[in-house]
Amino acid sequence: MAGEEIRQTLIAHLVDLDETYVLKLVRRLLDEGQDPLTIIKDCEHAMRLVGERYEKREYYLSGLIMAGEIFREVMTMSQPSMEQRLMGNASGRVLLGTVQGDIHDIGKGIVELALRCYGFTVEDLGVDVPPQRFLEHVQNNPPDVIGLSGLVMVAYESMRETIQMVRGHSTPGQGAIPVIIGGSIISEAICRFAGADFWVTDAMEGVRICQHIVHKINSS
Ligand code: B12
Repeated sequence: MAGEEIRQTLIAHLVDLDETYVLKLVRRLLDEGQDPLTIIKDCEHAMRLVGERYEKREYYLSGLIMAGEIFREVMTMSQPSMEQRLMGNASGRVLLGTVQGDIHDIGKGIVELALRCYGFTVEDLGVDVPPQRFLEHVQNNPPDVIGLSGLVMVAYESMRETIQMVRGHSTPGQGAIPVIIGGSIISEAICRFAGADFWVTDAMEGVRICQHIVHKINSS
């Protein structure tokens, strides 16, 4: 099979929740030296299609769970090869978490891995994180960047509350810490609503923004 055909096959089999086929194909692609980021991007695309099937009631919740499990295994398989390829020496600190009311964490896991590969120190607060917990961590150990993840609609309000709380209680003398929000449903409008500084729907875009922020801090 040619490259494009293989990618479409991977996407189709993940959408069909064919775990055995997907994992065998990913193993083969990694062994052949394929870029793990391309594999992950194709799987992300497949996850969006799974979400659409769920919306159209072609899949139940179990379908989302199964897709999530397969993606997690793909991530575990791709991690060593990603760590080998992505090397950077940024020295910034990022506080990361999925906001209150949301338990999606696959995307957050990818962001964390990508940031670590580029040399960032990441403190991951997990999922369904209340604004107060973000604030405690910001006060105790201020990061250079705050990254909030959210995939469901309730996340918009939680992101807004979190940002308001963190901004309202900044330590005197400390400038506002830049906040990036991310997730497949995030848009410019949500960014404005939440009061965030940046928004992304892609982990690597998030890494680039963090690099830019840290570079600015180091050169000021
Ligand atoms: C897998 C999945 C689940 C799994 C999650 C498993 C897990 N451990 O994460 C389970 C089954 C648990 C689940 C539960 C639910 N889900 Co769900 N789920 C999905 C699905 C199919 C894929 C999500 C995913 O992992 N994508 C792959 C990752 C890699 O992509 P990503 O998250 O977007 O992340 C990338 C970028 O966005 C970015 N990024 C993400 N976060 C951040 C943060 C920062 C700082 C940065 C820089 C970047 C960044 O980087 C990542 C890599 O590039 C989506 C479909 C979709 N369109 O997203 C629905 C989806 C998100 N789920 C949905 C729903 C409705 C639910 C439930 C409410 C279902 C229910 N009735 O219970 C619950 C939610 C419970 C809750 N309170 O959170 C809806 C949300 C609709 C909405 N707008 O509110 C979606 C869109 C499906 C749909 N089309 O209806 N879900």
